[in-house]
Parts: sequence; C-alpha cells; structure tokens
Amino acid sequence: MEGPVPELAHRWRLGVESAAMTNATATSELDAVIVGAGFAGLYMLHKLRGSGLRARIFEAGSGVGGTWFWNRYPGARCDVESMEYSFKFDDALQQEWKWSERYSEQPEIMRYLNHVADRYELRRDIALETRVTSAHFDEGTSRWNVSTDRGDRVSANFCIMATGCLSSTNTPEFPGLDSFAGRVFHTGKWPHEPIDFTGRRVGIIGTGSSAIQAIPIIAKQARHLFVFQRTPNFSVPAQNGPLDPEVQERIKAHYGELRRLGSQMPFGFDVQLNEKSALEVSEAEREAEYEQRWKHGGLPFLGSYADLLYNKEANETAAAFIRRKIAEIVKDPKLAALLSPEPTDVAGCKRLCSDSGYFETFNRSNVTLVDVRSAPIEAITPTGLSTGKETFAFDDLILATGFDAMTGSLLRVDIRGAGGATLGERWAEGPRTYLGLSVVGFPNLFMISGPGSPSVLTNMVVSIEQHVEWIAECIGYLRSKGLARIEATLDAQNDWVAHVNEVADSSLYPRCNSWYLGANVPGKPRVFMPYLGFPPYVEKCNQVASRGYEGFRLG
Ligand code: N01
Repeated sequence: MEGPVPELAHRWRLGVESAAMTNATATSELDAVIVGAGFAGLYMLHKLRGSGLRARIFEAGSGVGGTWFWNRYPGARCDVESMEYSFKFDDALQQEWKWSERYSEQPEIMRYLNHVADRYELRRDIALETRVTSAHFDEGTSRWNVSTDRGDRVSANFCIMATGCLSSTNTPEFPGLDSFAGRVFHTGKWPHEPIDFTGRRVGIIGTGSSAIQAIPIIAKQARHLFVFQRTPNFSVPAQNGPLDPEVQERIKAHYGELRRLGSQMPFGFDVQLNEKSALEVSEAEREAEYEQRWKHGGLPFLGSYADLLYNKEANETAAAFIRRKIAEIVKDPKLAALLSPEPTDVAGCKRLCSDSGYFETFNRSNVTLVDVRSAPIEAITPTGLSTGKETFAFDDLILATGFDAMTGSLLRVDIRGAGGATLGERWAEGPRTYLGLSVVGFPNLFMISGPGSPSVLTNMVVSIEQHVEWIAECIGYLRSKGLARIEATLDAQNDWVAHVNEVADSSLYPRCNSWYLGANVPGKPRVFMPYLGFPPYVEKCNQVASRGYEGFRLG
C-alpha cells in the first residue's frame, strides 16, 4: 500500500507525549490510536501495521482479550462454534490452531488471543492497564488528541474505538447493595483468581446468557443457590463436547468453504438456515425439525425456519416447542411453568441462550428459583436480599445483570468531535451512525462493530474482521490520495439510521425489552442498535468503498 504523498507527510507524523510509556514500545509518531485489545483491537493493529502505519493500542485490562478477559465467570464459553468463532484472515493461523471443544471455554479463547498477540508480535505496541479517558478532535490539524488515565497524551490521525459491544457492565441501583457483608461479583467483571463456592450459600440475580452458563456449574459447588429471575429466558442445549480431531481436520481441509458459507448467512455463521416458512409445513414435519435441531444444539435452532424472527405465529411454533422441552426436563410442574417464557414472548427476540444443563439444574435440591417479577427485589441487605414478600440469606452475591451494551463503552470515554460536541450529546436520543462505523461531526473516528452495524446479531469475529478490513482499506485509500480527513455526511447518516430501523421493524426484534434496544438500562434511549443482515450490510460497505466512499466527505 502506498504511503502519503511527500508534501502531506507531516500531516501523518504525529507527536506523542507520554508521561507513562508503560509496557509498550515508546513511539513519538502515531498514525492511529486503537482503544481496546480484544479480537477487534488486535486485528486492527496487525492490519494497520501491515499497511505501514504506526498504531498503538491502549487497553484498560492487564492482558489482551477484551470481553474474554473480563467475562471469566464459571462456564463462560462462546455460542458460535469454535471453528467459526476464530479469525480467518490468515490461513496459516486457522490451520495451526487446534480447538479442543465444539464451543470453546473462556480460558481456551484467551489462550488463542494471547497466541494471536504473540504470533503477530503485537505486544510491543500495546499499552496495558491504560484506560483511554478522552479523545478530542483538533479541527486545525485534523488529529485526535487522546489522553489516558496514566497520563499519556497522544496525537493521531485516526482514533479507532475497538471497545467492544458488551464491555461496560450494568449494575442496577439496588438499595443497600453496598451494605452486603459477603462477596459481590459481576459476571462481566469476574476476578482473575479462582472463586470457590464450596459450602457457601450463593444468590445470583439475572437469567440471561451469562447466568444460564454459570448457574449449572455454581449449583454443583455451592451449598445452596438462589436464582433470582425477573424474566424467564429461551434456551436450547449447546450439546457441547470435545471436538473430534478428525472432524476438525476435515473442516480445515475445506475451511474456505465453511467461511464462505458463514459469511453468506444473515448472522455471519452457518446456522443451516431452512428457507421454508414454519407455517407451510405439517405439524409433524415441524416437530421433527425442531427435535433434530434441539439434538444438534445451539443457535442453529433459530435457523429451523426462515420466518421465525419475522412472523409471530411462526415463532410461536418454536417457542411452544421450547416450553414443552422445559416441561419435560423440569420435574416440578410449578417450577417448569415459572421457568417458561410466556406465549406472548418471542423466542430469539432477546438473544437465544445456549446452555449446558441449565433447566436440569432446577431439579437439584440445593437450587431455589425465586420469581422477582411478581415480588421485585426491594433491597440488598447485609445478609442477603429482600423482596416485597420474603427475605433470603446468602454468603455471596452474583450480579449477572448484563451490560450497557453497544454504546456504554464508547460513552464512558470523553469523546469530543469537531466543534467540541461530545458523543454523549450527539447521542442523547440514541446512537446515530453511518454504517455503524462513523458518526457525523467526528471525523477520522471509526468504531469497530458500532451501533448500526450487524455486530451483536452476528458471529462477532466475522463482523470484526469485515470492519477492520474496511477501515484499513479506507485509511489506505485516503493515504494514497494524500487526504487527511474523512467524515460521514448528515444525509448519509440519516438515510442509514432510517434503513436500520426499517429493517429492524420488519422483524420481531423490537418487540421485547432486550439490551439490543437499550431496554435493560433505566433511562437509556430505546433504539434498536444492531443492523439485521450481514450479507446486505457487507454489500453496502463494499459499494460505499467502490464509489470513492460514498456518503463521506473527504478532505
Ligand atoms: O446479560 P442480559 P448477560 N432486577 O442482559 C436481569 C452475551 N453473552 O450478561 O430479562 C432483576 O442478557 C435481567 O432480567 P430481565 C450475549 O449476547 C454471550 O446474561 O431484564 N433482574 C436478565 O435476566 C448476551 O445476550 C454469551 O427481566 C435484573 C439479566 O439480569 C449478552 O452477552 C455468554 C435486573 C441480564 O441478562 C448479555 O448477557 C454470556 C433487576 N434490576 C453473555 N436488572 C455466550 O454464550 C437486570 N436483571 C457467547
């Protein structure tokens, strides 16, 4: 890739004043600052380096891994199969890495990401334990001035937010939370040392994906586990297990084919999408299909029929099947009813959970399910929790209460664009972006898997790779033309936001109080954030690039 034209080269050489050149190589010139060292940040650094740019990552954690660095609660694992939940950008990497399970557990994903950091010698340009506190755009120089909590002050042409969609934890303001005398954990910020629950009474609040993965394991250890459930969730068994080395080799022999197939799917991975409607087949055929998908396990359950996420009547056939399964698994009919979503609920509207023995866990005598919908949590007390109806005593409290998703990790950085407006002000009524990559008024700022892009509705790794490659190509284009600035236009952004909403409204997704809508965080504007449909999104991004970055103002 070409470098900048000589007369403009000074616009690319950027001074770095660092009060704490911590654990990365000191550099006095930067082209790009990358915030975050998860899947997105690591690949972005590798890619920009490959284009001859000077880039550096700032990462708040003490290690690489992003969401996988923080989410180390018992049972944390991916819900897209390991062979697809991994980078495809380098065939040598995907051929040499061996996954041990169908769905990898968090420690294995961390080993993989550390391997990536070492294999591509990324660490010398990563500053760990360094949180970016502010990023301010300088109109005069078209550069971003970035500050960290360790006193770094960096100036760079581009600021790339690889901050993750599920990185900012959501802790509800339960009265009395600070008074709890025992240990308090959040699944999204789990301690690094092993936590032993043996002999202890544990309370867990929440029944989302994190809780559903953690509960079966904690229940086996704890003396007693109280599960505080506000909304019952749809979950299908992951059917996880060891990955047969022969199967793995067979996949590797045709890896490109699997990757191609995945990227043609709406969710960016192979859900074996059936093109039929659930309503055009007989009840017996439908039942057989759901049964076969249940046995296969995991998210491909939602691929059973093409209209499950578009037609409530079709969806109800799948939802009813899951409710019947819950009734079969859970021996106590009252408990089974309490664990079952309502007929008005849409399966997959909140992200479908993929579990390993979740419903079975409620057959254990040391597990109590507490309905905090009919009697909400009133307070956390020094010894436990009280609802309107009862009090519960436990030694440890686990908050499995999710995230301020998609916007939280962006908005906790003081980002100010051209004219000094903050991102928080611009997004006061919800996030507005062009392609989930760029925001009007924030030139040269890119988001990886930002709101308005497919991100959390897809295999995140595939979406991340697509964004990283698009951003790198865009920066390469600007350099080749001697341009120093790119900014989305208002018209393009408005059209894109309208399109994202239109696509979402054609589906059942906006019908429930999910974190996709920001509905889980009190006061958060209710806007459907991800874009539904990976292939059309990629087509649009490619079209924008091929038309000289249509919808952007270049300068
Ligand atoms: O969070 P959630 P999560 N009182 O928001 C409850 C990804 N992920 O961390 O539904 C009582 O889904 C809340 O109740 P309700 C995945 O994309 C993936 O579990 O709002 N309860 C809910 O039950 C997932 O979707 C994997 O009524 C309260 C729970 O807390 C996303 O991360 C694994 C409450 C929060 O569930 C988030 O999952 C884990 C209150 N005041 C996570 N406030 C994989 O498998 C909240 N709750 C890859």
